[in-house]
Amino acid sequence: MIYTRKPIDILRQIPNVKSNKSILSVLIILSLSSLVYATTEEFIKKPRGVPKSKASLYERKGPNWTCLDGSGFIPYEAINDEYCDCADGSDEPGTSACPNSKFYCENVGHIPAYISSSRVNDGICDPECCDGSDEYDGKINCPNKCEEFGAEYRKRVKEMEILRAQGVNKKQEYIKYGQKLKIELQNSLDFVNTDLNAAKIKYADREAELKKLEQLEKTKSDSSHLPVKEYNERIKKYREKVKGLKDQVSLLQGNVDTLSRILQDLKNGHNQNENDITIIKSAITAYDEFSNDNNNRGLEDFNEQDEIDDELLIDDHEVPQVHDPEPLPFYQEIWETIANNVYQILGLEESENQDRINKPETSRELQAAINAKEQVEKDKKELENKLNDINTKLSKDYGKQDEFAKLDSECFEYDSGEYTYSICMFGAATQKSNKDYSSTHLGNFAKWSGAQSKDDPNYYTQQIYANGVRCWNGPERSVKLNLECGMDNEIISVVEPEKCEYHLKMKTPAVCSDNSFRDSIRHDEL
Ligand code: MAN
Repeated sequence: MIYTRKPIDILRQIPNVKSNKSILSVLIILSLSSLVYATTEEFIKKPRGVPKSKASLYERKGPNWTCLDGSGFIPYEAINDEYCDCADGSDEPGTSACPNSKFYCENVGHIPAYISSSRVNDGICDPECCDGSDEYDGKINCPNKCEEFGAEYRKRVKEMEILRAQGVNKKQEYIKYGQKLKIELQNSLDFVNTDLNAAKIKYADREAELKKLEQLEKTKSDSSHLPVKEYNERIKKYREKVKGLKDQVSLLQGNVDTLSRILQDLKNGHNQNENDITIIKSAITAYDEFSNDNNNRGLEDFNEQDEIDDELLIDDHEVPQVHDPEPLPFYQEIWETIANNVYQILGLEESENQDRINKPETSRELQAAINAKEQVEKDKKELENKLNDINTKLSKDYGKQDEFAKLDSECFEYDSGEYTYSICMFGAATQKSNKDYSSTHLGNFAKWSGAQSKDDPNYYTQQIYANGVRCWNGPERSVKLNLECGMDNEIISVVEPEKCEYHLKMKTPAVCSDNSFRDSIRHDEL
């Protein structure tokens, strides 16, 4: 290459040149230089550090050349003269003169690359420039390793291609799953909505029925409710009466005994062969005495018994009513006590009268209405929860083709030594200490953030989990989850570049695409 610093320095003065003499000398020099450059075709086509694709920008069209950003124009020879003229560094693509310039390594046999121009001729063989073109000043010899690197790269690409294809297949399964799920959710949304509307109507009916029944019972109860005390008194009275009846029975039994004895005496003392007037007289006297003593008391008492029955008879309308929050078991107990007492006293089998004294008919009806209303209310609540779940799922952004639906609520962990990080997809991110097992909330899923627009293929490659526990003297904890193509779902790294800001890298088939692996390899290489 030919670099002539002197004429360039003169040429830099072009805009300020005033005298004709100077102009003449400049023109002479320029025509000489153009002769020189015309012989170096390579330079004209492509200065050092410029890719072929940009060679046209450096085409010689006259004595001067305009910086690519338009910040100035310089003599054509000033390109790559190790002096930085242009603000954008475009005049020094092949030297380290401009700090903001990029040097292009062609890397034939491997992948071309740009390096910062500050690394040109710095005495280090940069692996990114495997052809060694960045070290051309002879201070160091960088052998061309592009063939070797290229072969290794191509081998890796091939392996990765196989994995990528598998990943893409798996992603297809995810897509199928997600789309099926969305259809199912949509369908069940319709069903659940229909069921819920029916349940609401049913609930309103049951509620109205119950209210009506309650009102009815209340009306009855208000007019006829017997206090418990009164029932107890009646029981007491009834017991006394029954006791009286038992006494009557013993009295009558005594009467029967006495009459039997009189007759027995008559029979025993009677002599069939004689006119035995003394025995008959004594029997008549004994009967008169018996008759005077008893004076038919037993019969009178039995008549009284009818009155007792009437008095103690409990009308249907006197049955205790259910109005208090838990009245039924209480009254039921009372009723059972009453029934048991009466049955015991009368010596009857409980079952014979169970239907009459058992739980009152109206209470059973009321309880049935309460149960029915509660059941419908339960069904309604379940349907409402179901509807909520469905709507929440339907509103989630599971990716362009619903490929992330499969991962919803799946949790993945990564042990970094001090902490175990976990992410439950579309849920929460957590940091758990491996020392004391204390857990810190790092945030909840907030949004996709791989790019500004959903149309950008990178949009679904990053998630943000936000609003975690606030850092002491700092921001709320948050997580950036970067996704890259992999056969399995796994977190592969966690870093905390800023306090309480966590960057997680995760592999997943959900982001595999036709070029995802090539991109990631290239990214690793560069
Ligand atoms: C805890 C962890 C760390 C974090 C500090 C900030 O120790 O959550 O990740 O950097 O708190 O105080």
